[in-house]
Amino acid sequence: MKLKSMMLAPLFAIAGGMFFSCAFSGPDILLDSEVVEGKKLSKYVEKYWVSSTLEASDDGDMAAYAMWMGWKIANLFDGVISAVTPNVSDSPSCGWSSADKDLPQWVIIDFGVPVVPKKVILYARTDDWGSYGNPGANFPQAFEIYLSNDGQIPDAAETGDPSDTASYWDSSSVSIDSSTLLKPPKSDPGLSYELDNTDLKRYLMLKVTRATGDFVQLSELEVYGEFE
Ligand SMILES: [Ca+2]
Repeated sequence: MKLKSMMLAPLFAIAGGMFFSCAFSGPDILLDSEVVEGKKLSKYVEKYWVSSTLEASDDGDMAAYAMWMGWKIANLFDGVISAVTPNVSDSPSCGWSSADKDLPQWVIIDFGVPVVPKKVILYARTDDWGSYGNPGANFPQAFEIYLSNDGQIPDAAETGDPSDTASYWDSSSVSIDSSTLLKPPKSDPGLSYELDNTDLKRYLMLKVTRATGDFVQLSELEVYGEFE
């Protein structure tokens, strides 16, 4: 197992064998002038689900350690695009780390109301810890982005895995599969992808099928577009 983050290795070992889908409440949608002007849709995510996460582990020690490290799913949308390690910050924000599970791993966003997603930016982890070379670790290398208005998605995400139910999702707007996709550099950790979409959609899924490591880690996921 080629773990880029050796500090987390014991935790991932504990996590082996667990797979779960979890729902988390996000911030409320604020339909004010800031929303219209900002057009940063991911700032107003109402709810989100992930295929697995360290944060939601039922192992108390691992969950506490992950939280201390800043691997908290809410940090995927907190506006902090870098991953800050706790040794340099009292409020670490690392982002989303899936559990050490087989790919694919996914995150689904519910914007609360239909919006027009047009661009997605993925931000890699940027933190260094000793010589472990964390920047770019476990960054998506092959992935698909799907959009949908299917009202069955929330129930499906609460109880199981909606990522493989084709009827829930429209055709992929972006499908990246490149063995040559490089890790984003620490100085510019975000990679931007345009979506071929002009329609109102309430749900967006990022489904990662290969990463630069054995699982998925992102410090931030931004979605830009238009409100109707
Ligand atoms: Ca973040």
